[in-house]
Amino acid sequence: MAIVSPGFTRRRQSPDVQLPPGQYLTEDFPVLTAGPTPRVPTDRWEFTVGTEAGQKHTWSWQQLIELPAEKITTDIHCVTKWSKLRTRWKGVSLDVLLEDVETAADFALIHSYGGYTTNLPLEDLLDGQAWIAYRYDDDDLTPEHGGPARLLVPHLYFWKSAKWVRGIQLLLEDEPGFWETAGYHDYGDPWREQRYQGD
Ligand SMILES: Nc1nc2c(c(=O)[nH]1)N[C@H]1C(S)=C(S)[C@@H](COP(=O)(O)O)O[C@H]1N2
Ligand SMILES: [Mo]
Repeated sequence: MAIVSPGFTRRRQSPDVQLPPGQYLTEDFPVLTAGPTPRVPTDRWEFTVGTEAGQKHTWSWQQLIELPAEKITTDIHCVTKWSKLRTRWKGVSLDVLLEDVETAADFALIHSYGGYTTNLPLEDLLDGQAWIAYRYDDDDLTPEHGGPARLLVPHLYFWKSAKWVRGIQLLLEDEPGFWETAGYHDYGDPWREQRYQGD
């Protein structure tokens, strides 16, 4: 009879257990961009939250990086089926940025430099679930990966994590973004495999 400790067996199986259905592991960091990569110098960068009542809250780059930041280690899951485990980021929680924003909105439409958009419920941006990230692996976020700053909302498929983020539009009614209009799922929960409309 073979002597195999149960712990060893469990560890060997654990990579699969950590992955949402249909995903495979990747070690490198693929770049997925629809269109050209915008170059936004930080002295011209700004981030704006606009409410359904027409109020605007704007932060310059300097103001953003002076806000309290968090280090985040998290798994990310792309709808094209790669997952990357334990990615390391630094950024400002949306809880901080939305703290003084008065709104009755239930939905958010994220806008990027370059025109990309994506939508999600406002509650998915709150309670420690989303950040404006500007560091990756102890370096400035590169333009390919959304630098100077991107949205990071790792509990949804990675297309929701808008690169080159420029603002958040708060809305009373849900409004689909770029991929959602093209047939991808409105919400995009990787654990429920919500890849396309109707999933
Ligand atoms: N502005 C913008 N953000 C974007 C995209 C894009 O094309 N434009 N692609 C999305 C998709 S489909 C994925 S999987 C991730 C990829 O991020 P990465 O290139 O850093 O891996 O960015 C998301 N954010
Ligand atoms: Mo993606």
